[in-house]
Amino acid sequence: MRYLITSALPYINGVKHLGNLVGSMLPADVYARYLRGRGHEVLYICATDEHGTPAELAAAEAGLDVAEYCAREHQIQRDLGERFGLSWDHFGRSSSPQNAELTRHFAGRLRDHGLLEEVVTEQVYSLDDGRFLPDRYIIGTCPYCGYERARGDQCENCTRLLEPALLINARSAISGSTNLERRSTKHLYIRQSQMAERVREWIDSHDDWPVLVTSIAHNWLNVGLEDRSITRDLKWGVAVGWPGWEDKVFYVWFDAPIEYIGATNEWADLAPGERDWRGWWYGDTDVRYMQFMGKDNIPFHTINFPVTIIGAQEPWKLVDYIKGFNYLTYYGGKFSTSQQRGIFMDAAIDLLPADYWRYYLMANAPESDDTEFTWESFAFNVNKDLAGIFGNFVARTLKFTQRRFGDVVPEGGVPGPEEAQLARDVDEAMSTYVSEMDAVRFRPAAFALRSLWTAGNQYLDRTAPWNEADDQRVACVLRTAINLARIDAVVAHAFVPFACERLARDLALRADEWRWPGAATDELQVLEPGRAFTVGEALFPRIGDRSTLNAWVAEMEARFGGRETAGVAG
Ligand code: B3M
Ligand code: ZN
Repeated sequence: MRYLITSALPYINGVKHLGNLVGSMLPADVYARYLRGRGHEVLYICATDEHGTPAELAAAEAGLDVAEYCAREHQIQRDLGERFGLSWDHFGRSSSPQNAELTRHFAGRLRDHGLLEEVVTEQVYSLDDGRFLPDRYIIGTCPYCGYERARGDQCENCTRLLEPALLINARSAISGSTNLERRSTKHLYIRQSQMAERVREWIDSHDDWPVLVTSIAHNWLNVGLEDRSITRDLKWGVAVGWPGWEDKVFYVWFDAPIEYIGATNEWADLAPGERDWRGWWYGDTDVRYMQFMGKDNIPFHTINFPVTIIGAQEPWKLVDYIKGFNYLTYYGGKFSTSQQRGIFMDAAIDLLPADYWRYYLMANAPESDDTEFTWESFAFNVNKDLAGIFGNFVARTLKFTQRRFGDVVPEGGVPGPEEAQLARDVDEAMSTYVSEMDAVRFRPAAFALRSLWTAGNQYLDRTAPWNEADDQRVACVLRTAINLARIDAVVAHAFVPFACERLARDLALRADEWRWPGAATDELQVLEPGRAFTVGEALFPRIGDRSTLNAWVAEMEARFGGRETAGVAG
């Protein structure tokens, strides 16, 4: 069994906020690391989603050619992902030639199987912009609530779905021009209505998916699948390329999921002859394919993308497991780029190390409900769990050993009842952690991880080596504790990789010692007496201290917005 992991592709425009991160790329990375840690072969694929409205509007605002804009933004997102320890095997681009070719291939297969229909519709054309304006490119006053920046498809103020014709004083979102007229234009519609039962059958064959995912999929199926347009009158996108379709591109959500395959192809093209991308996606593979995404992307991944795959009538891999997330709110409100509310990946990584964000976000992941980010809960959580439990255990163990015996794993003493108790605690925490991670439940897994770290502190508190005169006994306790630090490093690596790699270096672990632990009684004796270690810097320096923490929280709320800016009472 091999594992293919993809996370929803971040739109190209702008640095992502922590809500985007925790809803897709971060859990996918933690999971990929966990599976690699268990010794599985894993391919973790992601990419920037570069077509459609967001890219064109953002490029125009940046005064850049859209291709140039996307290249720049892709690099920014790639660099930030690496600083957060997102261990993609490839971070691709949906504007790649590989994706264009695959997108046209799938469209051709859908056409050959009668699943595409040519439909002529009326569309708003802007004479001053010299182009058709998709609904989101048209703004005007909402006829229902009077909001003046309602868009042609939906009013973000009263959320009512709109038609461009309903807007009062409709104008182009690009140039502001009101010089608009309705023109007929033709588009390709995918006949989803014909696929509803086949898709439902496939969804119902997966009884292990989270309720969040299956309930959203059933809601969409129950209202009935409508045929929908998969082409747009845009310049930037995957060109349809068929005679008579020269000035049309595919709709961004048609080509974006295909980029999961496209990026795997890009990955293989980086090492010609060495990597078999089709082996992960086509034919009878030994691959378990898992997707990670926020709940707003669930319809596209349970309905629209499977329609493309199933409709192509070729043995392309369908997803085996979908992990969907609710939303991370910022003080109960939405993170907002435009209102600069909340913390985004660039500011976060400049403020504190990636491990702090990774641990906090996964230990508080919006799995069964929305969860709220606040600076107070963030500081409290990382200070208590990372600094106070994991970091403190390692520091006490190594510093006390250094003082008593020097920088070597001490010789002497034999494991007794206390070590047997510790082994039971470790085995229990490990088995809970594994079963929660195998069930793709991150919050309880983080809880089990914390209980593994706590077991070390409880062991030291019970044995109190600092009060023990018998060197043999102290040597045994500290040797056992140092061995537990190795287990912690291997197991916590998926959540807090940077600290665990530092700890592995401090313990001078050999490659064969960096493996998933078996029974604790054996694992607590791996690092033999006489081995050198280093007492490194604190794994997780605390945020502030008792007297300064509140000031720090207040400073963060002032800088990034606090409850008062979240637009929610209280
Ligand atoms: N670009 C992300 C979003 O909707 C969207 C995901 C595409 S996954 C193929 O925020
Ligand atoms: Zn409205």
